Amino acid sequence: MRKEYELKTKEISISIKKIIDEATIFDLHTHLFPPEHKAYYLSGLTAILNYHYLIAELLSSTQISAKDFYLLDDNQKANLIWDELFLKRTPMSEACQGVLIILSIFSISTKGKTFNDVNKELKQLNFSDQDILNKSKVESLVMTNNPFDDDEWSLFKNDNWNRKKYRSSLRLDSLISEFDKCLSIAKKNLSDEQDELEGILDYLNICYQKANPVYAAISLNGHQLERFINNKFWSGILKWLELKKLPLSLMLGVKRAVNKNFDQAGDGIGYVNLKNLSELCVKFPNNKFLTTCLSLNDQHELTVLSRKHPNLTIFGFWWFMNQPSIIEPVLKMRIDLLGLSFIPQHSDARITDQLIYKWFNFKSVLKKVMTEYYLKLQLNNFPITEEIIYRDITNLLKSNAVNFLNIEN
Ligand code: FIX
Ligand code: ZN
Repeated sequence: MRKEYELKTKEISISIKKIIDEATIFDLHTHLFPPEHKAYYLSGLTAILNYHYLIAELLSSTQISAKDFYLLDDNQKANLIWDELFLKRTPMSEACQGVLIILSIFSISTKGKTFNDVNKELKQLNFSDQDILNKSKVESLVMTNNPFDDDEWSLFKNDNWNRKKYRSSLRLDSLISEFDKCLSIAKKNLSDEQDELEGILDYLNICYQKANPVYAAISLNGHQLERFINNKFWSGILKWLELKKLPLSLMLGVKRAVNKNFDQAGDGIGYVNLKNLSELCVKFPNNKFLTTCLSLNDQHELTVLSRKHPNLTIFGFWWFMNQPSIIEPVLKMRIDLLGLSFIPQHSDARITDQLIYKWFNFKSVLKKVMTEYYLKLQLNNFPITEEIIYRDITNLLKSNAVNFLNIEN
């Protein structure tokens, strides 16, 4: 039972902790797949250690060459990462500590243990995706689904997985990075000769029917964003999204392959001009945009834009932004400017187990920040009840996203 009376100062932080710990989550952006999509379901220590954040840390903080590293098989890579980052060095970074959080949640101590010891212990627990979802309190999550990758997209040929737990999103990056391949995949699925835009839209219609996506998404660097606004093809895609009432998620400011040798671990931050985003919001007032920016430099301007454009909703702390030391001040800045009208976090998990640490870490910062804000409200004679805290936390961790996407949860 939630207390309806005004909480005393001391009770506020206790209630916040309890409500946030118990709160269930709608995870707006992940790279996860259901276990039924076997080749794409990632879980367990080998996958956890082969996360590209840890690969980048290994390759940039040791003398190991990327070329030699990528010749190893996955177990050898994980073993090496464990030795170098967890045994020879103190696992201080956010990505390293994340691994320790996952292990400690499963009551596995790591002191002096080899990769094989820890791997064996974790494997013995034999936990399912649902066990991980239960531990992290993630009720439902959005996958990243590329309609131009036949093998990955084959997920939608089957009905043996839970479509309410694993929601889909249409990832459209390939329409920029490999347009000709997209066109030939679209044509394979269609009979008539059509122009490029029509062909792609007809194919996207088929994908839409099959996958029932909750949004479309694209990651763009500065040049791509600039071109996006005045491009006939993309205006057509935006029109289609409007008709389907599908929001577009814009993930802005990534510079792919800043170090090509690092391969999947080589992407970095690029320049982006948010004046272009503002222009986009004005030019397409009937499209809804979800936006996240990769650089700390862009956060203040992005937040102001979200205050000015009703069709722009901020989400998450993306990738290099997802560090507790950055989240705390930026989360406060967002609250100061936007109140609670944004979607504060997504996990971006690539390995199912990561849901545990990504959400554990975010909830810790959220507790601290919300306590500070509720105490301020109380000082201003605004009575704080458990009902209020519950409503706000539910909105932040679930309902803001569910309502924005206009879906039933
Ligand atoms: O483009 C994206 O969706 C990025 O989140 C990923 O591709 C990136 O590799 C990642 O894992 C970031 O957390
Ligand atoms: Zn992502």
